[in-house]
Amino acid sequence: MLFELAAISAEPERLVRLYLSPEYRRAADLVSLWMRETGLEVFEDALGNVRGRMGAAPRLLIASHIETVIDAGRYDGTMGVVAAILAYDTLVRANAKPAFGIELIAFGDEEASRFPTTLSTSAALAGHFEPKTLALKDSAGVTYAEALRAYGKNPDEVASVALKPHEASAYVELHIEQGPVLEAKNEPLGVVTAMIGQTRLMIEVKGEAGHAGTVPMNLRRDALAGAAEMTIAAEKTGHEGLVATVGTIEARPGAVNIIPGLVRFTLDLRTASDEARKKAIAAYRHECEKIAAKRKLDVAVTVTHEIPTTPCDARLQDQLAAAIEAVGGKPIRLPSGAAHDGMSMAKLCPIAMLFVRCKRGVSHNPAEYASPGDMGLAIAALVRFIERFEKP
Ligand code: HGY
Ligand code: MN
Ligand code: MN
Repeated sequence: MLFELAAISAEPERLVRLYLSPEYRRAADLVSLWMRETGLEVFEDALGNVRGRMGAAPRLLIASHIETVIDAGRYDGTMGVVAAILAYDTLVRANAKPAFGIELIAFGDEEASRFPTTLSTSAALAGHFEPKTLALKDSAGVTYAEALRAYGKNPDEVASVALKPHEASAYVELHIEQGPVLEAKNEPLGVVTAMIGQTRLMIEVKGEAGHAGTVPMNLRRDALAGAAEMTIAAEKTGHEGLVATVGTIEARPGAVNIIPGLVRFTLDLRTASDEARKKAIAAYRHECEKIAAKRKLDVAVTVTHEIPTTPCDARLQDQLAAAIEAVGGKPIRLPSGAAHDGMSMAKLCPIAMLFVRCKRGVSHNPAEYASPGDMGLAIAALVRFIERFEKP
């Protein structure tokens, strides 16, 4: 199932499946079919989330995402959706459907790979979708609202996606760890204690475009050289417990013989303490202004995304740990450096996350790998969690 989904890509050589793209449509159709085959009542909401329901509210929500990063691995997101379907199907076949309601969800915008936003479709489900998101543009200049319309959805109906608090008893997500901890501890499964908060910045550096052959070095206002110094400054911000990443950079006009007059780059900064993160962002903003002043550049730093460190519900953690022990695992508890839709859902109901060992901790990379044995054990633990679930 994972390999079938991984074959649905915009590009033949690498896995790229952007939110609301034709590939997203095909993956959503496949997931809808699989959900329907288990007997779930399947529908799509106004944001293109695939929803599979059984029974009355309040429902236990089991979800992950089916859109991918650029050049993705086969497991990030899709593993959680496939595992949820297989876990539910196991219960149906054992004639052991739970007495409480269940809703499986495949989210569409966890990775921010198309629009400069993230967790937007789970935010809508949790009732805190930000209307300004609809005006955000992708790299082709298409707005989120236009993409929804092209996908056959009505942006005016976004508010209808929201669940009422009484409709959700809890949220659980199964996900590849995307880090090296479980492998280092030689354990297949882990219980997530919290998802680490993050701030994402767009930094725009303005200098003066000029002729690469005629402008003396001391007279240049080179936006790219300035951005490069700011990138090194970002790297220096990082330390044990705080990560800082410049993941994208764009130099304009972008020609071999023109001194770049405009550069845009992004920063993703994460650390467990929200206060320390805010301090680090303020210090970085000041550092960029210092570098710009020294080089006679202009710099604009904009926060494009910010989310606090989000703890997982302690009682649900214990229920997950008991389920892991019941299938023979030793429940390692660990934080998630990666963000997940559970950070959105925590505003609606208690959340929990089950991690699966990740080979060499490699993710957001086609080399990403989880073994069938570990995934099978994770699904068995998820089945046990559902069987013994108690609404916190
Ligand atoms: O970036 C993240 O933390 C998530 O994997 N999208
Ligand atoms: Mn993910
Ligand atoms: Mn990811």
